[in-house]
Amino acid sequence: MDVKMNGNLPKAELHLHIEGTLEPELMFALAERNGIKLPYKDTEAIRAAYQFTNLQSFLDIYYAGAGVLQTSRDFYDLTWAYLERCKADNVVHTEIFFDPQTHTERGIDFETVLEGIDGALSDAKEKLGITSHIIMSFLRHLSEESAMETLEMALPYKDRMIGVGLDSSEAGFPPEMFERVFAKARKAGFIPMAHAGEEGPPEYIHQALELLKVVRIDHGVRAIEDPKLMERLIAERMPLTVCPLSNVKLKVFETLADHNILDMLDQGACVTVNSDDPAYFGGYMNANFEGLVNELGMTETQARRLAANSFEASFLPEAEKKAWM
Ligand code: ES4
Ligand code: ZN
Repeated sequence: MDVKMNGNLPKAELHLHIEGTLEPELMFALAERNGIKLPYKDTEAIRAAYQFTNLQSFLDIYYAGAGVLQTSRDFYDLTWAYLERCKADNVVHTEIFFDPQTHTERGIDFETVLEGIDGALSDAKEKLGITSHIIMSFLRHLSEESAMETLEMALPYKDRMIGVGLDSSEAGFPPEMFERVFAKARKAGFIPMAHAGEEGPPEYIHQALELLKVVRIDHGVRAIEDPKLMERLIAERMPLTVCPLSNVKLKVFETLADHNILDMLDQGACVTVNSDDPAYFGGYMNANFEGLVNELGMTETQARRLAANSFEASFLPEAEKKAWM
């Protein structure tokens, strides 16, 4: 198929960590602006360090990189740079995660972070015509208590965020650890979602559905190991926000040619394409689509269905979803 056609398809991005859009050039610029010394000689050395063996090997580098983000202006610049990539890839709507604890743990105020991200998103609506939502995500390698404190901290800003997520190291940190936090978040009006079935077993997807009552699963690719679970996900049109390039970089699949996204799509699952942490994983939305065309033989029909799924699975009002599908 014509790859350029993909570039023209309107799409929604539903699984994107704003801290994961920090390109090495901006990392250096912010380090300089904030008087921080980076442990890298230049941007080439940073890129050379992005050789990951699993999720944890990535997270260590990703949390260290986020240390250059200090002021609202830093978060604004980071978010604006991502939104320009959205414009280039015809991502017309984006629902972005941020990890408050990554910043509050090192003394940056919740409000400083939210102000910067939200400011760029507001300007993008006006100047780029891109709509958006913000989702705050709890770090599952930290305690329930820390997540609860973060939720409390977020309550005064509740109207500026649509949902809560759960991310970071998966294996050994099952969703059940955060049942009470999610119950409280749902009661406050946050829409619940969670990373599950990236490195963790299908059981974690079960727990996310049953205990956290999520309406979307982030990743979810290991659901394919449990046929009964697959059946349920398909019957309920439960969205799985899949990140193909991320999965290859973090060795969830050896190559894109081994990825199961099109199998799940053809089985009737509501899978979507997303870039996750594009500055670290080698590409934004269209790079993911192009990889699927070139390495997995994705057809035009499949690409259109994935784009339509991205709107179906979004938190846009029904009328706006329909207008894009
Ligand atoms: C993440 Cl790829 C991935 N998985 C889990 N947590 C994350 N946080 C940022 N990227
Ligand atoms: Zn993710």
